[in-house]
Amino acid sequence: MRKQDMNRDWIATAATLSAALPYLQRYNDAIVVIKLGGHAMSSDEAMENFARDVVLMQQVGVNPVIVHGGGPMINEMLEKLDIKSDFVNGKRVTDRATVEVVEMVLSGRVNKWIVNAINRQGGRAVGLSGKDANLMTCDQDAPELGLVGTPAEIDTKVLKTLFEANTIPVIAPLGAGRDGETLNVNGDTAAGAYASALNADRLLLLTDVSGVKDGGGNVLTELTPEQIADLTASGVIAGGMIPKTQTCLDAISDGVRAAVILDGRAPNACLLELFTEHGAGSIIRA
Ligand code: X2W
Repeated sequence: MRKQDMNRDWIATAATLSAALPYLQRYNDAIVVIKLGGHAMSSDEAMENFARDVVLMQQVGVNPVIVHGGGPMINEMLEKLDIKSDFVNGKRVTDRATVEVVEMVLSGRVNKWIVNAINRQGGRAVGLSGKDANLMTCDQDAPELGLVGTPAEIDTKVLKTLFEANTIPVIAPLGAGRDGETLNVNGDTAAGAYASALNADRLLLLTDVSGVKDGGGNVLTELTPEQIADLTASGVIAGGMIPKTQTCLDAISDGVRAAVILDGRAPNACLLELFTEHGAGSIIRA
């Protein structure tokens, strides 16, 4: 295989690596919180590609933190068990039976799927939820939502220890209530709270749309808080995009340098965003 036939592909690969140097330098030792939404986990192959990008990021000096969702997987299990489920303002109404399923699916199935995928790519990942090492203590959200939490205190100690040991934390969005009860937290909200507590350089929200779109359906590559307010008031930003843009706004006003909403199903979405001039999705800067 090793020949002197320097065909164009190899030359392009070397040029790509060379062009990435300023970005690699910029993100050396940076903290990047990545929210992997349930809709972005479309197959084992997509998971493998995601895991490979995360391992590469860590290899070049980034400290990645993965916070995941898994809404579609929770829905599937609730259906199998014949438990009805409703959402209010994008949050699942969660009773005791539901929170048991949420924890089983998120901390058991989805968390281990991601951890295993990263480890298989040569990384070292460890799975946690907000209940581990006092990572996330929550207050109860609106009483009508039941066992849903809103992040109140984050203890980042264990995450910093993991960074030092080159270990990638993979966190399920559950938290402990003040009395030790298990609370279900929206994945975007949890990711934003971890990013703020860590003063992250980037918060990446990986979903199944290519970014925030204008009225004509074109992706807005860069967005200001004022534009978000206008687009929300006019109904262009609607549905599930409202909590995502709100999470980004909260994060940047809380010490995160920039937040990006992007399509996690696109090949090498994270690398494109961090290490190229092109970027990906919609960025909101502090
Ligand atoms: C979410 C947690 C999972 C999640 C739920 O129960 O579905 C609440 O709604 P995605 O895949 O990111 O939507 N929790 C309170 O956020 O998953």
